[in-house]
Amino acid sequence: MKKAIVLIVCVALNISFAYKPKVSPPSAVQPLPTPSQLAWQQLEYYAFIHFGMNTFTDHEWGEGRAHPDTFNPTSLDCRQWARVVRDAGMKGMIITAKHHDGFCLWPSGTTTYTVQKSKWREGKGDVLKDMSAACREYGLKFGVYISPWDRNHPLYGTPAYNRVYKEQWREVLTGYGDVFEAWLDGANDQKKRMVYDFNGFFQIIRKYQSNAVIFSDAGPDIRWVGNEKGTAGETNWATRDNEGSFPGFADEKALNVGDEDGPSWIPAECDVSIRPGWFYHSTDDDKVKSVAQLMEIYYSSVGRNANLLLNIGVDQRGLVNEHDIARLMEFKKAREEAFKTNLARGGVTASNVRGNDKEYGGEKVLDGRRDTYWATEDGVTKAWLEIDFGREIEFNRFLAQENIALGQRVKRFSLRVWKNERYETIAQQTTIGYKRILLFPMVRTRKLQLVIEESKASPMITNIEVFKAPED
Ligand code: FUL
Repeated sequence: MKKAIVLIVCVALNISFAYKPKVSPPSAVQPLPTPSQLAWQQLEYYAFIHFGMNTFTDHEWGEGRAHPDTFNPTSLDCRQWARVVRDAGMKGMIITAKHHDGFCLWPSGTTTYTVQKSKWREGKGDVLKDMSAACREYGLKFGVYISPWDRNHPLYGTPAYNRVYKEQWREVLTGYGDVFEAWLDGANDQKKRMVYDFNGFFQIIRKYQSNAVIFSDAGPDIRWVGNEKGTAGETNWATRDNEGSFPGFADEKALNVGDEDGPSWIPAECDVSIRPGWFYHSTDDDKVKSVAQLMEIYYSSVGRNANLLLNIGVDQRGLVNEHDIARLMEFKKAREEAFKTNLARGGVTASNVRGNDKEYGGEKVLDGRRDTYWATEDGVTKAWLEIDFGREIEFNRFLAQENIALGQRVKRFSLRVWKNERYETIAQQTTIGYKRILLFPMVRTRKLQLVIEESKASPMITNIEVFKAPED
């Protein structure tokens, strides 16, 4: 009997010892990304494909007067594009299904200015069909650009054109499987000013591809970064005050950095071409950007909380040109070398851990998982995290990521390294967001400290990596 009581007491005690109330995660900091925006951010790097009538007329902005027969790729092969894009480490491609000249790369019922009227494949070709199939085969996302500005369509400049343009979206969004991104610019004709029904366009896109993100100067899902150089602001908020913005009127400065207190989640995308122009011109074969330039672009886009949409102009054969292929692969190799070995290993200490709970401990930044993170108590918006490598290591790149699913938080942070028995600050920066990469001259140290100096709320850091990139 006595034994039984002791046992019961022990079990009860045991339970009470083992029981620890679950520490709740920090509450969200609004605004938040939608699941589609979150998935989009994780793509990081994908291709823009400029291809169309301009490829054959050697123009950047065609006037919409070239005969459809002018479009005549001799050996179009979208599987080659997909192979190149995949091998380059890109996650998808977005094609100019219609550029400003109005020529449609699919047999649209809205106009006579399409591939169907060309002698290419006797009018039976459909670039979007080939490309979407190639994307599926190679595990790539498929995206579409359709220019609202149309220099060929007879209805352009009248309200009826809005219906034409919506119908063009309907066609491409219903005929080719999943579309991950719908890309709109706000280009307008100087003389025939068109009053675009942007809200109507966005509604159509939502209706037919509810998971697609919509890109324009004004979002609603993804915003232009404000330049075509591939450079996001050093401060780059995914949050944006979008009030009064619409495509075609870009506040370039604001788009570049976002708005700290913006009520909408509209992260930035950096569109930039691997050559001087967007379309292929053989005269530019020797002007493909260097690996050093591309690396700089990578650090200024993906390294600053933005995605990189790198443009390739497909050539007149209908193939990605050898010059571009070579550079894309060299660029891939350079990234692989820079990020070959993550040296961030060792003991982690944090100045504050939420509920003193291991679930939010500093070690979480090193576990390689997206769904775990270091977090502090509510109200603790200044905190540090130390990684002791246990030996001296050398590095010149630092990478940090916030768990943006619950909002972008960090406003200011610095990086310190242990030198001569004290910490020395080697970088002072502002935002982190989905991903931030810092570059600095090689340091040799036994430990580092990430200091969060100001944050909207409890910081949530999901990942830290350090690398020794080759120095040039
Ligand atoms: C702009 C266009 O005018 C350029 O030709 C290019 O397509 C670029 C990506 O978007 O609005």
